[in-house]
Amino acid sequence: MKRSRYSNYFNGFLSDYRIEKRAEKVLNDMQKTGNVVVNKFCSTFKDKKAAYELFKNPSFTEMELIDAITAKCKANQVSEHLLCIQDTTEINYTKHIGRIGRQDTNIGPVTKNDNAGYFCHPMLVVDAKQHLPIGFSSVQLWNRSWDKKSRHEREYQKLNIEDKESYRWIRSAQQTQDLLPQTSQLTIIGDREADIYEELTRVPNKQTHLLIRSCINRRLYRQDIKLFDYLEAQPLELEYELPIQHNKKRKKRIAKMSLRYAKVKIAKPKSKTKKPTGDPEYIEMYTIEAREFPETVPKKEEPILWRLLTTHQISNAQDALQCIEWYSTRWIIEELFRILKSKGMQIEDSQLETGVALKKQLIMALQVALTTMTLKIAYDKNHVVKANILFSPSELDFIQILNQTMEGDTQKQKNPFNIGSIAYCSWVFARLSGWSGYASQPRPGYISLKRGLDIFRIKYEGYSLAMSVLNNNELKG
Ligand SMILES: [Mn+2]
Repeated sequence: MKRSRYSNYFNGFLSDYRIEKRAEKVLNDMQKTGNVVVNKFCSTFKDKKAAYELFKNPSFTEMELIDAITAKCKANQVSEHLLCIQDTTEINYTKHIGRIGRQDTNIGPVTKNDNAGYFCHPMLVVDAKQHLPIGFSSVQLWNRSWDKKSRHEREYQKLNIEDKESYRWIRSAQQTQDLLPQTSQLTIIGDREADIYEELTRVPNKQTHLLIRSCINRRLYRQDIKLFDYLEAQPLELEYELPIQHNKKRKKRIAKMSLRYAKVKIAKPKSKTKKPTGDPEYIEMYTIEAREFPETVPKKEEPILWRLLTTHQISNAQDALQCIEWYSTRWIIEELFRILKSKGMQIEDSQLETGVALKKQLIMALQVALTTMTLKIAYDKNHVVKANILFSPSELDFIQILNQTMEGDTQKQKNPFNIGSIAYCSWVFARLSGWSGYASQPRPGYISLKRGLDIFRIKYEGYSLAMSVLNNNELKG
């Protein structure tokens, strides 16, 4: 039991206790500094050396790190219904290939064929009601090889789905089902890349629903009309207004939207009807179309148009809107990738020297990025979710101690959140960062929460050291 003082994530997962302890320290230091460059997240020469050695250490594998991270997700199952959001991102090390070397079998060509790197495909699990992340249920990392023939030469179309890269969408759903058997309902969410016939047929079961963005205008079983046309021909069920934030592609506006839905039988693609794969001739699903009316579409913009496929039953407009709301939680994984890359931790600037080391570091960095995001989401939404999904019992004890020193005398200066909730912890971190604590003040942003978390980690190091000295003395005495 004493070991939990040192390690929130790695207890019992890596090859020995010292390595687990070091991994925990590296993860905390990356969290503290928000950086993955060893020279930046380590302050002493000893720590730098130890960090390099940890990532180089062959006595534990990427898979063991992934097991540690996903076990945390399993332990955090908090809800009846979990949304499981999967997506792929490319981690690009072209700038570093001179140092890494082309002979490294863990780095290879990426989307741009002359660029170097690997791919990362996590499944991020969030609570369906509060949209609070609880962890990763699956992480797949892979790279292509420099000498592999082109898709055309490999006759990619003829490969079995199990041998294609796209099988990752099905594999991560299966790994999620294996990890979270106690959760009564899972909804697997994917963008247009996940519109794969075998995904539609193999993933759904009693426990598991599918909710994906439709990409292909598929044939409908024994019908002359195709999916998109059939959907557009359905009666208008609802008109609603959708506020659009300004971004690269979109102007800020209130979009006027139309909502349609239908139950359909998606036919097995003709290209797949020849091979006996065991997939059925058709699959019954619900489909939803949310389309912007032309009158609110700005010049030079395409109308907003979402077509979703789902196994959730859609009986009325409310059910359809519920699915759209669930699908929109995809912003969380997109934001996670941004924090991991340019906007935050700059994972592509990591200076580690081998592909394996870079991949091991990424697995830890995923968890770090998620912790930062979770604090912010919890704070913004006043979540009452228990903070033990992020902190160890001893860390939580210490947060309570800190809270006593941060609270003022008047009611306005008291921590307004439930003890032990994530929002409660975020309030303490915001106060540590210098925020006044008055509700009338602007809410603390990522940066100040991160600064507060940083200060907390430093203070906690001192606290846990003091506690271990005390405990040792007790033992001796
Ligand atoms: Mn994607």
